[in-house]
Amino acid sequence: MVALLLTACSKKNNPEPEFDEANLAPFSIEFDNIVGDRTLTFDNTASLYTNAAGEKFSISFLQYFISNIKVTTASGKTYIVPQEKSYFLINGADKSTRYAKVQVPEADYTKVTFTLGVDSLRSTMDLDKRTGVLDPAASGGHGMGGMYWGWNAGYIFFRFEGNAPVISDDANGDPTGKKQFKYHIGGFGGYTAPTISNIKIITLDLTAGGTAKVRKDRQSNVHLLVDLMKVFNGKNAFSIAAHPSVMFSDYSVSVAQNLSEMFRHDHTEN
Ligand SMILES: [Cu+2]
Repeated sequence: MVALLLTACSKKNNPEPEFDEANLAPFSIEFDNIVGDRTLTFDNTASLYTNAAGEKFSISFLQYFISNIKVTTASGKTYIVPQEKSYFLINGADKSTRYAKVQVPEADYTKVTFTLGVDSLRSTMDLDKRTGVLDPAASGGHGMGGMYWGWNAGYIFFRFEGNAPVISDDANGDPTGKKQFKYHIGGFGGYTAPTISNIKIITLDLTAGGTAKVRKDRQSNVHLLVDLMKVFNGKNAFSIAAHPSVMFSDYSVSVAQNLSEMFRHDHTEN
């Protein structure tokens, strides 16, 4: 009896072998941007997209940050990619940026987790800890290509712009009447003063679309579809005419909730 109990007990508590962190293998997550049932095309004025509110629009700009990648096995073991190797800026206009390439231990993974945006810890680090895609100078301030507001407001996590005929001429105070929409969504919670937080942590189950079998002799790639139509058509659906410009404001919290819905796993290449 006692022996049986002990055996059962030790078996239950017997931990899985640890990850072999000296033996890392290539792994990537692919962010394949789409718009509803169509591919992403820029300045598609000849063939506009239509959202659920029936508004036609074209897209002129798309960039977003992906960070803090984690992978989890079927038994629940999680490997966290070292943070400094886990920041990526996806630029919709440059297909070479669509992969977040990291190294993880050889294993079969059934879940991936990542942050849409830049975590608060990194957002408040000294500039010498914010290099590469996080360099505020390289990302050009808040101008064209810019993904950074400033110290207390931090990074723009998701920047999406385009044009829609439905926008009234003066909605953006644009005297040229360009009818432009701008969604600059960010906010890590603030440093010197508390602000909104729009950091979104996304976890995707891979079992239906294909487990990631990470091995040294191959490139396991988790292919996601990122549906930009969800910006408008997510659970907090809105019309472009009502909100043509959303930046650092309370309403951005509502839009950010839609962003969580953009990501879905399509398939895995092993
Ligand atoms: Cu694929």
